[in-house]
Amino acid sequence: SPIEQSKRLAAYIAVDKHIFPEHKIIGIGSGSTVPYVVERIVQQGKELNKDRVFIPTGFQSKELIISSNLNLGDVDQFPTIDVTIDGADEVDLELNCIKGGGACHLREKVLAEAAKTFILVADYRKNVEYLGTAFTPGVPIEVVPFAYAKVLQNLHHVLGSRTAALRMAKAKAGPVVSDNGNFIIDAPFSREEMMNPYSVMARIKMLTGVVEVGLFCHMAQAAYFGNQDGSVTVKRMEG
Ligand code: DER
Repeated sequence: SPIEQSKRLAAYIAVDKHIFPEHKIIGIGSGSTVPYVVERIVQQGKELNKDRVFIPTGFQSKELIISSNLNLGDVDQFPTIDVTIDGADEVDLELNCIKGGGACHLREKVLAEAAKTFILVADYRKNVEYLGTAFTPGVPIEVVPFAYAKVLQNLHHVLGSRTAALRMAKAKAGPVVSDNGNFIIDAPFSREEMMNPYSVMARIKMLTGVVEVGLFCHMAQAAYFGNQDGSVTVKRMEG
């Protein structure tokens, strides 16, 4: 499908431009675009990859590394990562992004921060001018279960995200549970508010019970988007 092709395109270009032989500790994100990143890294050959360690951002990412016969490492052993490549739900003009569509944004943000270089790969649907304009149901927020009702109340009445809601599972009765055993709340904010994602992130982060917010502000050095016509759009961090 054109979307899958555009994911592969973005992933291949990103690997070719940012994963060199000297990069030994590599963070692997979550979602459906990252498998193409791993596919391209595997193509670099066993010889090169035998000296590398791959750090996962959750259960799905770990399984992908294992099934690709790549060396699995832990962020405890390798707190500093050479390059982390991950997907995103939306990326704006300044490389701020919404992440957490797959409920993995806590570990993703840890590995994004731990990396000397953090690269985003996505299909053309994620390439937006301003956050909150594509299909995302809002800002994903990981919360401890004990506090979820209080966080929801504060989002509704203090932060004005009136339709914020607990993310319910499709293949399980009840809410989605993250790899860390927490709940996810999706909280929509207005276009105007999302023009300053850092402010939205900071206000949400201060709510007691919030573990992590799916807004990654000024963290990525570059974002690659595959397009339907086979071209690739690149957004780079200025300066
Ligand atoms: O949850 C996340 O942040 C993932 O990176 C994910 O949202 C990206 O999704 P996709 O690569 O399947 O589009």
